[in-house]
Amino acid sequence: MKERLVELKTEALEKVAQAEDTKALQDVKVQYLGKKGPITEVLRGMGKLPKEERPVIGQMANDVREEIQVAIDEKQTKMEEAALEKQLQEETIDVTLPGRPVQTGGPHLLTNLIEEIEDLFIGMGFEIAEGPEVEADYYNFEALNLPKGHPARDMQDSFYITEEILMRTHTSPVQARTMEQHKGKGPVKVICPGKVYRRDTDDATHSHQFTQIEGLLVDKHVRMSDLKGVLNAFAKQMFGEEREIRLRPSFFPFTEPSVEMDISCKMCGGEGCSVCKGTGWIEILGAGMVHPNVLEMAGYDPNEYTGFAFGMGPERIAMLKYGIDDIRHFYTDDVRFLNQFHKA
Ligand code: 2U9
Repeated sequence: MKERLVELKTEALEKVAQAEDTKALQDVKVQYLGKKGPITEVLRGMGKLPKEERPVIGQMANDVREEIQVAIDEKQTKMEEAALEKQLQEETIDVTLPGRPVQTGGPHLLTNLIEEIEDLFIGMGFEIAEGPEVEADYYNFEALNLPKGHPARDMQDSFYITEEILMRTHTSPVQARTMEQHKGKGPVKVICPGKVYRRDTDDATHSHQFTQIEGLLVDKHVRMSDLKGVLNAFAKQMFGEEREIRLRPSFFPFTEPSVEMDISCKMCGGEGCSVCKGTGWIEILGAGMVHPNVLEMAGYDPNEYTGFAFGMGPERIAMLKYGIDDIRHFYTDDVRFLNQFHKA
């Protein structure tokens, strides 16, 4: 019987050593320590043994059972530790590893530029005024000295929704509305940024939807020199103290006299190059003294009040500033293009 027990122990401990997982370990336990197991059998067979042998075999059988149990528990613990270690290994994150780059968006370069221009004029005491993109024909044209049938209307081919409603072709109606709200009293000093719409075929320099920033200052005794002063301050802050400006005579139905403002070309310092087409000057915006008809229609007495206005296209300024050759880049949402302008 002793040999049998030693044999059982060796066999069981071998099986314990080979057990790959808890299940296999449980099988060994049931097989050797279970009710129908050989150890139990030995113990049950104690009665058949000679009296003097029983305590020895009994003790030995219990020792073998104990040893097998201890071996099973140790193996179980080892397996659990190994499983935990493996899990820890698998779940260990190398915090030094760079995170997965999260594609972050950012303000559109036009948004940045428009805000930059807004800040310049806010710095000169202008307030921002906004208005509807779906506009009444009256505010978009008539209030701006463009009566029905006026030929200049065709210059701004429009998206009409009804006879009297259209997609605004410029932000000038916002200034007309603002003046009207002042009921002909007191100064008006606003800039009006926003999207405008023209029924144009998109190409490198035209887009059916683009943006404008216009400005208006109406008060008593406003003169052309005030306009020149404001435009000069704007140009130097926006394009550099070393830039010169020049005003050329021009025409707009809603201003008289009208001018266009050029700045000296940055590329050639005014000598003439491909960027300025050899002129040394780059056209930036249009402006003028508010036409008396426009003041009157907005409720201002043109004998008491005068004013100046200006208008620019942020896309044009961005194209000059960044050397962009196609206005459609602003609207085709190509991240390769847009990512170039993300402020870090
Ligand atoms: C009122 C009175 C006068 C706004 C003006 C311009 C000149 C001008 C162009 C700039 C780029 C249009 O998009 S663009 O091509 N605009 O040159 N705009 S004066 O004059 C006004 C506006 C409102 C009540």
